[in-house]
Amino acid sequence: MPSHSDQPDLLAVGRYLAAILRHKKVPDHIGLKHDAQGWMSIAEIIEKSATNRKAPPLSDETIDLAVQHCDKQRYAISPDRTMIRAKQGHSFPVDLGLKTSVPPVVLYHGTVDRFFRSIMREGLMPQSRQHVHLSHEKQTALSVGGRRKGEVVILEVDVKSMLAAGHVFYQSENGVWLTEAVPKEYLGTCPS
Ligand code: HQG
Repeated sequence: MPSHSDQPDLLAVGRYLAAILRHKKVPDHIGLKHDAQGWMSIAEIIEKSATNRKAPPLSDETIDLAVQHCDKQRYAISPDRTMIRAKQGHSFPVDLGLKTSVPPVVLYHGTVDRFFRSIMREGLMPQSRQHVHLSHEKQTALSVGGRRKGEVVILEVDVKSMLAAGHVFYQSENGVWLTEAVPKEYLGTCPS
């Protein structure tokens, strides 16, 4: 019987996949490349990560398991099972082939008190990512904000008025609502 420590740490594998699939610093450093649609070769990830001190042990099987067990289903594997990409959250330009979609009339964004004044001054900005991330459930916004230091603030986005003004929304394959930015006039606070 394998001991507990022989089990792959799937959370560590997931965190590493997020780092290399959504951002460029680590991949550039170890010679990995995303294609224009954000896909990366699984064989190359395994090969080039083997010498990266910060990478957990990787195999086809552990990557597969981490993808299957990911709580938010963040990663997609290509039909021929040779490539992998993140479904959202990139910090570099990538063509995910997202189609515009019509969300519920209200969406939520979870943040923390220290960002509040700036958000109410400038609106919600994508910061280092490609899009502002929104959710249709307040609970999701609560947990996104809750991962940060500080008091959680839930913002309500008036989607109906944004659509009327010509703003567009996309939904990632794993259900996250995305938009370029949310001007301040469409934001309101909401009890958390
Ligand atoms: C804040 C998770 C000051 C914004 C979630 C947020 C999400 C501003 C931070 C995904 C601002 C950006 C993304 C402004 C926005 N002034 N602060 N004008 N506009 N901000 O990580 O939404 O679990 O890029 O409130 O589910 O926190 O990783 O965005 O606090 O989908 O799959 O700037 O992360 O997905 O932070 O989270 P992020 P986020 P995963």
